[in-house]
Amino acid sequence: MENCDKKAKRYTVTTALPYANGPVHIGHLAGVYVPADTFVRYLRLKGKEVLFVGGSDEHGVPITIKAEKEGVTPQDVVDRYHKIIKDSFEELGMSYDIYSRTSSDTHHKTAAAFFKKLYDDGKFVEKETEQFFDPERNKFLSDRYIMGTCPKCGNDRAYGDQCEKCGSSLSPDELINPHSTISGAQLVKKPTKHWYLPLEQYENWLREWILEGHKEWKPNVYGQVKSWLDSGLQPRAVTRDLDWGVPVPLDEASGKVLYVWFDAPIGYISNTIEYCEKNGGDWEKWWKNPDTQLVHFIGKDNIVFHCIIFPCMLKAYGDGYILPENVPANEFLNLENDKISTSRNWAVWLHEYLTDFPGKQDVLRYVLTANAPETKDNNFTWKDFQDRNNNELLAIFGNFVNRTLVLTHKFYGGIVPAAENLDESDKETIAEMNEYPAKIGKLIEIYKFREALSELMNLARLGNVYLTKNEPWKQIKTNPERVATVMNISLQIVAKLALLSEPFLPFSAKKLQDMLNIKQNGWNDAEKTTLIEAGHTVNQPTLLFEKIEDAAIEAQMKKLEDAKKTNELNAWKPAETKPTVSFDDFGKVDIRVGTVLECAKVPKADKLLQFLIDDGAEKRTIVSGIAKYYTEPEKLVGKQVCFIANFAPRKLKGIESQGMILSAEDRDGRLVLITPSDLVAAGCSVG
Ligand code: B3M
Ligand code: ZN
Repeated sequence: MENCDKKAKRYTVTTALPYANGPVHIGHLAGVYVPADTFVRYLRLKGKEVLFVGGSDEHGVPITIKAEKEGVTPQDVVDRYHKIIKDSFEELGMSYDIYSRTSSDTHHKTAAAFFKKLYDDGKFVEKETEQFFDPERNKFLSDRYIMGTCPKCGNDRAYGDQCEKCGSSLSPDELINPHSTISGAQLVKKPTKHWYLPLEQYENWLREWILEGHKEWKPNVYGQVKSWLDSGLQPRAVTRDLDWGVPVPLDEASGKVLYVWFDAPIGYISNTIEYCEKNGGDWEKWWKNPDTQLVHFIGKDNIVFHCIIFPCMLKAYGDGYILPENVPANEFLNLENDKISTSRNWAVWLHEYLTDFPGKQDVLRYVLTANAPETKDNNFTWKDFQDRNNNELLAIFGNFVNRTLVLTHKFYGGIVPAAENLDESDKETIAEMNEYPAKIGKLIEIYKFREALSELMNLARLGNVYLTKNEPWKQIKTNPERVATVMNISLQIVAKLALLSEPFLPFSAKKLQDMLNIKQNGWNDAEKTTLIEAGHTVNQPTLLFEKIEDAAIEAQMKKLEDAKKTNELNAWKPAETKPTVSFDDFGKVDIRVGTVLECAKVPKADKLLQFLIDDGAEKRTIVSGIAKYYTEPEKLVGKQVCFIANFAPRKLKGIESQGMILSAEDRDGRLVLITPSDLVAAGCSVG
């Protein structure tokens, strides 16, 4: 039975090119990479020709800002993160045909030529406008190089493209008091020339192509496109005054580069060309053949670029370029009920996960699919991660597989028994299990990966119910013929799981196929009732999944708490200065240096230390609330401290304190004693 609505012969599947200014986190994975890889693996099993294209986005302001912050070159930044991202994708099992980068020669050539053809064909409009200029750095600034006060919420750290506090998208002109983020200088305006793609000319065409022609697109994608079109499109600049990027290939444009959102999607094409240069074949079949379908996997913040701007670029170019058949964008994933944020380090980083949970790639893939933000924002919690592993993967899937294989070895030495004399319930079970390939496939084809995965688990549940109902471990004594049939059918379900889980759990599927001693033979094969013949020998089972203990989860929660604390410290600002005091008023406070003669904890008081101080004239007792920060008070003996000598005496825990010892309060509330930088006479005054 052919269940593939996907009639196309060939698919070009792309994933958003992550900026190489940081590693990839679970939000990226759930939104883009895991569903794309699931889709591609499925298409391959359906016998389709697929090119799966990825790569790093290595241009744009996010890269140069990171480089400036760290005092290294942009090339250093992209080299470092491209490697981290590429390696971690590989380890996660992303089955890219090519994962390249936009700093490659091929890309620079392809992107420049793309621009040049549009320029020669008169597809751009040229405009000279006044842009912000940093007079200290002698440079035009845009986007994240400009900071000012958000006109919508008053945040004084809003960027020239976006306010991260209220989420508004902004243009530098809207900011109040715009200034340079690199020099801090007040900006001036200067004229500069740029090339614009007149998007408004494509409005009718876009309406027809998407709003009329692609009503099947996901509602979040369709809705966003509609609202962009309804509010009217504007010409969009495709060049920038920057020194990092693909140089604009025109003599009159020295010092200018292509806008990162112009060059990055061309990266999909460049990487295809690079793939074909290395592996042979004609790149145009992936981009210009009507038998090929183009599918872009992206996050919701990239919708306008993939549904409006890039298609307009392709349309303007002409020459037979195909347009995306679908753009299954996802919403966002939160982490422990808080927005994932790179700058706040509120994230689970893929490369760290792979180190912390070696061999557990499939668990992450499973949890991110089961929880995918397909229709609305969703939430990842470590507790849910643990529960889904322990209660679903292990207790349902792993348990069924393990029971079946252990019994097969126990009863038959690993040789698959024959099924005979099927009863009604056997026939029902067989009919039901045979529906899963089509059911799961159909859902993958319409990008409902969560539901598809839950159907896969239902197949494992079906196996568990069948086994439990037939109790082969009891019947083996009394009714061995019956047990042979039950075990045969159970093994067929295990084999189906081994085939159908491949797009979701590629590592486990491989392991399971090895245990069963079978080879994946395509998705449609899984519809057959008999996947393993009687007489076939299966291998000894090993555990597919293992329990995730509380300690592992607690360690991850601790990591997040530490990140939160660091953030709080980084957000710290010194207190406002108190109202002015006169010289005379200040002179009333008698601050002096004293030498510590004795120091000990005050019994039954957590916070207090009792000091005996030599103040030059006599010995005085002072009680101070710093015990928490000086846990070995005897070590303070001999140190010099500053204290207020004319502070009105007061009683603390029954001890009269004759003064106040001065300390500084750090960002985290820690108190640190103030001591003179050199030894001085006890009793000398401070002022
Ligand atoms: N690098 C933005 C992002 O990572 C951008 C995607 C480019 S896709 C051509 O969200
Ligand atoms: Zn704002």
